[in-house]
Amino acid sequence: MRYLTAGESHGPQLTTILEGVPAGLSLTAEDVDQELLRRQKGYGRGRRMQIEKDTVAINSGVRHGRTLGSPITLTVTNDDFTHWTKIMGAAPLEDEGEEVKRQLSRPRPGHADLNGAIKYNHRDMRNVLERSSARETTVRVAAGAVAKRFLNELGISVGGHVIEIGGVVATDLHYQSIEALQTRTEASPVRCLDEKAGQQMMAAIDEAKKNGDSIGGIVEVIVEGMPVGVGSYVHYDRKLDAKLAAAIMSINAFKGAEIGIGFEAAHKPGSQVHDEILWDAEKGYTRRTNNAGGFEGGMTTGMPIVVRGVMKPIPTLYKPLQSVDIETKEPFSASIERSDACAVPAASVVAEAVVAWELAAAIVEQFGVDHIDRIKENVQRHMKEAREF
Ligand code: EPS
Repeated sequence: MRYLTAGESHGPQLTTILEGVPAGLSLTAEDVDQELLRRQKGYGRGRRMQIEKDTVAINSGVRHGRTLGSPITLTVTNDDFTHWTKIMGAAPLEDEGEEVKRQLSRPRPGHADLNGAIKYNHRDMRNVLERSSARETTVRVAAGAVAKRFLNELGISVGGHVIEIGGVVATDLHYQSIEALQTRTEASPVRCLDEKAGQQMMAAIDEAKKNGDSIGGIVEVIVEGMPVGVGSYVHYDRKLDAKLAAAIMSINAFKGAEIGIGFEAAHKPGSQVHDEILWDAEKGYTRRTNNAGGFEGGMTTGMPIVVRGVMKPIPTLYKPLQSVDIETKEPFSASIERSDACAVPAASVVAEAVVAWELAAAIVEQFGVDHIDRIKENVQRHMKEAREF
């Protein structure tokens, strides 16, 4: 399974084409829309999210509520495009100046603007920022919604939550089940399980906003029900944990990924890191702990998958940082019109989506036949064999 996305932030629409999704999977626009809505919420978003009401159009690959096995095309309209039709239109502009094009020559520190302009030889940095914008994550969430539907058919559930924002760390992270985690995070404006920390996170976001600043944080994705032995140790590019880390790192503004206890493993002896192996007749092999976050040797252990990602503060700041105008080469201090003070809650929904996609793709690769029912049979047989091994 693979997918591509297309679309500019203020262009007419965003598109994704999903290739290799098995046939026979139940899929409706509502399945996708509920995920799109989750991404739009979250304390700390800017005015853009009041303009957009993201809903999907399924333009190919689904008939009468079931996938066909053919490419699935999903599109989301940018409502804001109505304000940008000339600026972002595909037709050539005649005799109109930089004002009309909203041409940009002042790169924002921390953004793709300068490197992208040098690389693609764009004197107008709008040509870079329109595509490098995190608006693109809308259709990554749409792709993830399809992957979640697939995983759900196999009894695999995905949850995500925010564990840190702007230095406020959640400590009460206990949850009974993924469903309980989902219910509680859905009720939190910052998608945090720890209510007290959630309040402090919102205060930190208010403070950042007041100061014209932005703050980042850490999100965690948990997946329960993955069969053992998905991925492989035999080649670097078949290690599933590496694919998850790459998927997390590919989210806009993400600077790091961890699996299980991650970097904490550096400070502990092996006896406190490795998860002891247990066996019982009902479950088969399990682990006493899950420090490995569901992976050993690039393969799933059958324990919950735990992946974290760190998001840097959004680089578009009201508080000016120094930069250089590429036309005049003069220094300037940027001031901007519109930004999010914090997008970490939304990013946790994106993280769920990209993780779900990689896991679904790995299952299709390993157990793949072209219909969901046959994949289900293969996975169930494999899980039975693993229990009895
Ligand atoms: C973004 C800047 C803001 C965000 C945007 C990402 O958009 P605008 O420039 O229109 O104010 O709102 O995020 C989204 C539009 C979204 O859907 O998440 C950026 O520069 O990355």
